Amino acid sequence: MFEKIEYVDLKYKPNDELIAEYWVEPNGISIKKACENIATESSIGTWTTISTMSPSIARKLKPHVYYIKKSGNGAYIKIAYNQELFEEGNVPEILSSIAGNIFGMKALKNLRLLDIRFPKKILRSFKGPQFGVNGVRKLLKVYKRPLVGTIVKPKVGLTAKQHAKVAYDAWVGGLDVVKDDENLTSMKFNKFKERIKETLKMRDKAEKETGERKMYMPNTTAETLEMLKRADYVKKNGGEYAMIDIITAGFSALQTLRNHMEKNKQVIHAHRAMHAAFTRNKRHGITMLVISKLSRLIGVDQLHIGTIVGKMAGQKLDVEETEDEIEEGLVTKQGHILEQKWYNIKPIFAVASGGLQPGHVPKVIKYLGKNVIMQFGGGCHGHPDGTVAGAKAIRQAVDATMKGIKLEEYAKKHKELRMALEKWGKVK
Ligand code: CAP
Ligand code: MG
Repeated sequence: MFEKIEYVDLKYKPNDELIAEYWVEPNGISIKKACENIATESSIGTWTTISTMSPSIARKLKPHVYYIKKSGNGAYIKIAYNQELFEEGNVPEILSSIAGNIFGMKALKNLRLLDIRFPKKILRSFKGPQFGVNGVRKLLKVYKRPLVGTIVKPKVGLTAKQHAKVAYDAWVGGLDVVKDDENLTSMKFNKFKERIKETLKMRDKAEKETGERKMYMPNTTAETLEMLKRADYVKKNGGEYAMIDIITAGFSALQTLRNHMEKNKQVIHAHRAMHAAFTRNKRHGITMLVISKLSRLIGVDQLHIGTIVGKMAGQKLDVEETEDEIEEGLVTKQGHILEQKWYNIKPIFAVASGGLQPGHVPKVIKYLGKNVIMQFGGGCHGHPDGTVAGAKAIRQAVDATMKGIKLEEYAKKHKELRMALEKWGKVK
């Protein structure tokens, strides 16, 4: 029987391995023992010594826990994994290793995957975004200001024609993009194909009337092959986008869509519904930072990352870091964020959505910069004068902020913004 493998080696210096950082809280065992458990279950081992293990396997493939920083009832740890433990271009396999069984082990009270650093070879085995920030800006011909959009509301319930009319109102009011909601796919009362036809017709009309480029981001989420058909249908009808719920559809489905988009030349808008099931608990699960890195690797062009000021949970530092990571890389603000070189992988356009209204605009731009797509559902269609006025108020808020004018000041001469601020207030 090959004897027990030791994984903790604080003198070990990682070089080209894949690095994973975790927060770990042991369940009645030492931190060191907990680290051994994590390292073995996420790589080559199991709960006991085994006759099929050999010294050469262990020598070649065992990961090294090279960093342990105790804090309260747990510790921040870093593990270096030999690249050969991972199949290139295969996100599910990577996650089944370093974010798989380990979350359910009795030996741990809590475990949170904080970050991953991908080595160059693995990074290069993925496509990354096809368009990214610059590609999307080029498509819309908007270079200097944040992009603004809406989600047609109610989430579900409108017919295809009603949906298209709401989209049209938002576009002529001044918004750049209109998207379907995450739970709107192909319903009895609003079939996918009919909605695409009607809405793209209205998009053409709005483009003609405003002289601006307008984009529709239809939710293609479905069983993978059906989803590809839907993306093709959008393309055939003159649409530039496919939206996908990346968590509920899954990373494999996302990657298939990304590959498909290569020939279609369509932009991927990524909604993250359900992410909070594992990103929200600070002590257990997976961070949004990790989700965003995986999304950039596979290649979404736009990703929901939170608003800081809106209706969804998400701490300022975390959202800002995620933003930096998808736009640049090399983020180290919290001290335990791993450096990531992205090489030729393009940056993603950050999407701030969820409970936003015009009064939030200066804060969102202050926190996330101008490379952001701000989306307003209730904050557009909830305007006392309706969707067109709501869209105008949003554009006015952006114009004011870009000119460095306070919203209250700008509102004196812009009725729609004034009414919006009266209803929802200016955010302090
Ligand atoms: C926004 C939204 C998005 C959320 C999800 C919604 O609508 O369409 O799904 O942004 O959160 O239905 O809530 P409102 P996140 O503008 O009406 O809130 O982007 O943080 O994943
Ligand atoms: Mg939504």
